[in-house]
Amino acid sequence: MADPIAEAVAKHPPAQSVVYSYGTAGFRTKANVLDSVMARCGLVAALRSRALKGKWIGIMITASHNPPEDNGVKLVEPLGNMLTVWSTLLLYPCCDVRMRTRTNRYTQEEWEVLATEMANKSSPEEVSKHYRAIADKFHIDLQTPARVVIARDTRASGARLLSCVLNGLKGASAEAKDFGFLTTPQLHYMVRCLNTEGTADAYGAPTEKGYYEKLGEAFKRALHGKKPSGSLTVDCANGVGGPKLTELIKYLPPKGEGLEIFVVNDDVIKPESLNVECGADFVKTNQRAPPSSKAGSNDRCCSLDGDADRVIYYFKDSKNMFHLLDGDRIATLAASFLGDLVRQSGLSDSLTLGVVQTAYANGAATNYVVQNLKLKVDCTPTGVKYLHHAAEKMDIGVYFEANGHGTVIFSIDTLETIAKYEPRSPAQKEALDILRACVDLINQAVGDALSDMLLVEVILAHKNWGLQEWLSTYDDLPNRLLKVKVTDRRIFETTDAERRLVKPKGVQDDIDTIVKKVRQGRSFARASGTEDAVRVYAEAASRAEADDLAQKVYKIIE
Ligand code: 16G
Ligand code: ZN
Repeated sequence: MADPIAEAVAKHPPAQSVVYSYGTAGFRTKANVLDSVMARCGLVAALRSRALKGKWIGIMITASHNPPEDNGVKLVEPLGNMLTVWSTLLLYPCCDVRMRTRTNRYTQEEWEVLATEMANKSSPEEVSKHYRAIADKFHIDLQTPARVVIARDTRASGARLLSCVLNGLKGASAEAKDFGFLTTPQLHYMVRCLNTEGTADAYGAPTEKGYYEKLGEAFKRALHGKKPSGSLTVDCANGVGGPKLTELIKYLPPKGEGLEIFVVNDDVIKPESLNVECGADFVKTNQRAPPSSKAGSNDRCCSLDGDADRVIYYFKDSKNMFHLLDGDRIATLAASFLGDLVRQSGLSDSLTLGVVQTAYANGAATNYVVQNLKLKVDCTPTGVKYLHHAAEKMDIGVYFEANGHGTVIFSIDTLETIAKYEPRSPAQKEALDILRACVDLINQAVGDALSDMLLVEVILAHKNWGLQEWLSTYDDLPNRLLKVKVTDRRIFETTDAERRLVKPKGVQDDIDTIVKKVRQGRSFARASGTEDAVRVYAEAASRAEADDLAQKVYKIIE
């Protein structure tokens, strides 16, 4: 009898001697060795959907800020989050996101391991056997419908890899909905909309137009009559964010009444220019504007990455000095603004706000949140899924990685409190209206550069601030990030949210000894989740001390 699973994967044989691993952001490597992975991810997504009684699962084909010749794939859970530890929407056929249960046996690690195993099976027969073994192990009824929604960024390899995914889905008899080109956060948005359609928690219309309308309308409401000052130049990394931002602008208040946006580095016709000398990763890593930038002094600029899930702001001052406002800054800005709105609405007795960071957060940002904003800070390992998960435990969780990945999430109970609250004065009503608009403006599914950017613009407009005023809220500690090439990064094991090494033995003691001698010194070393390297971060009271500390820790690791 024909085996449609084996037949489907036989069309896409794996590359010789490549070992695949579902890492921090899914599978990601050179595009020319990904065909087999894509077809098999189709199978895993179909199983995951069936395990969740036919909920829509997302597949995003992207390699974010990686070079143009790379590509990758990640799976998106029903509420638009990543493969997660305790998904809120579990084994129930109804779409009520309120239904929480502890009966979910599927943990993130298990599904990541399943995906990794699937990707590394050598023959089509083994893949098919593994597919059935997973179904058996988790009591997945293979007759249950499976539904998968797919999108991709603008990489040249995307179309070919999409066809591999579609073959996998066909082999697994899954229904496929292909949205063509989308930003990663737009795909997350679609997944959440599709799974909540027609329920009390409907997230929005599952169309591109629905996304733009939701953001455009919320932006207008959140501005509440305020007008952003000046203009904003947006570097789109020559990625999918360019055309999508151009479309979004049509739904924003017209120039003159609203924000003037200049879209730059939006060339998606030449995919080889993706992320090259532009984009959020370039700007953050090199601490300078893209060489092509024509922005004048004090012009407000921001950069997205290749799939538009990261954003960072920057400007050059009148002395031509470059200043970066990264994810830490966006977190402090958003936390301070939302905290004020909660207080002004009269909700501070019922709602608390917290901030989630990683070890990379500048010590000055952490201090500012704790001492000035008087908010709780949680620290998690690197990777959006960890931050998102920690933020889910808060009433209002503001989470950002320094590199610009992040968003704000409101718990289900918080959403209800905000929706039902009766303001007791016109001032409370005004704050509440703005808070409600922010809830709609912020992409709750995942960090979204376009949505985060509009939120920053709303806050700056309300505070009547430019980037200089935003920057002056606190001074960053000088810091340095280094990459150490190592033969085996797996020997570096960390604890305490990657802030301390437990292995190799003795290395952390050596780091501690030098850190102690440095004013405001802090340093850590962690194995990269995306490449064969160990990253060393150091900060200190002065530039020279930070550089010196980083060098010394580099030597210890080397
Ligand atoms: C991935 C993560 C990013 C993290 C980076 C760290 C997602 C969507 N992306 O790109 O959040 O900052 O890895 O890379 O989670 P590293 O482990 O190589 O330092
Ligand atoms: Zn990205």
